[in-house]
Amino acid sequence: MSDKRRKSRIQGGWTSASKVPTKRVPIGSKIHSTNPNDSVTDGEKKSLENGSQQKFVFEESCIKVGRHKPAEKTIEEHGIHEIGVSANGVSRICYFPDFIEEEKADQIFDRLHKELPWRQRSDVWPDGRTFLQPRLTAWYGDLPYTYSGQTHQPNPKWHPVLQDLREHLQKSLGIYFNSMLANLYRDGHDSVGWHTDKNPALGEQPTIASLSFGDSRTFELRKNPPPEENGDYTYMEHLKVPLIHGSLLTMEGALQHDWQHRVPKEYHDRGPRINLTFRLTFPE
Ligand SMILES: O=C(O)CCC(=O)C(=O)O
Repeated sequence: MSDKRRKSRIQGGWTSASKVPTKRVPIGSKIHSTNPNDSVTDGEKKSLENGSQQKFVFEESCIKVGRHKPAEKTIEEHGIHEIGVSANGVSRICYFPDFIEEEKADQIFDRLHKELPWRQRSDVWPDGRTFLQPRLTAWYGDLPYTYSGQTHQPNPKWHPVLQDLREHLQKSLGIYFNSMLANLYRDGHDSVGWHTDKNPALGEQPTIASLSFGDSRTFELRKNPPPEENGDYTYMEHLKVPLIHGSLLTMEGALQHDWQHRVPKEYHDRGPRINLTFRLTFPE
């Protein structure tokens, strides 16, 4: 068992009371006293009263003390959230739950759901095996876009609804976008796994603007661990943002260097959700 796993478990076992010394021994040792005059739990008292000679003995590792999993935080408030700073700079998300009013958002969802050229594409595991992505996608942009070994071919003829949204975003944020990746999560079983949008085609610190339509889904972020954690995220910060119908989320600054994100599968039924991520891509 790895040290980390051992640290997060309380170990012990049933032992014969006759083997247990009556003197209390310090934490970190294997045995606690069964002398009824010493403090014992209700369960322990019962087993002693019943004449049982068995007692549960805790072994607690000293090294466990002082290492806590940070509490998971949820961000629901409208506005700018600086979620971390490192040598790479500040990682920031901005969340605007009411970016598009409900009736308009309903119309956008219906048209995009029916009219975009949705396709299920494949992706590649790190070991080279391919699998079908658990969602449908569509790409718009003058340039091709490659990630996970798959290339979306240029698709410069923007759907009119997407063109309107692109202009609205550009005016609101003061940022130019020339491409957009759309995701359709058909139900709660569809998802996107942990990843970053760190891609040479997006430059060093891209601003990605993400619009959501349809059923709400949880967007999760987790901070990348330092090298000494060997890729283990157990003790790293985790954040959740519920992305609702008509909301805008931007990812900015060092976020793609220092954090990963995902939209996990849901345990409860979900209706379809469309996500549009507007980006500025450069020729690779
Ligand atoms: O569906 C979302 O909100 C996130 C999509 C995403 O992570 C991506 O397209 O890279």
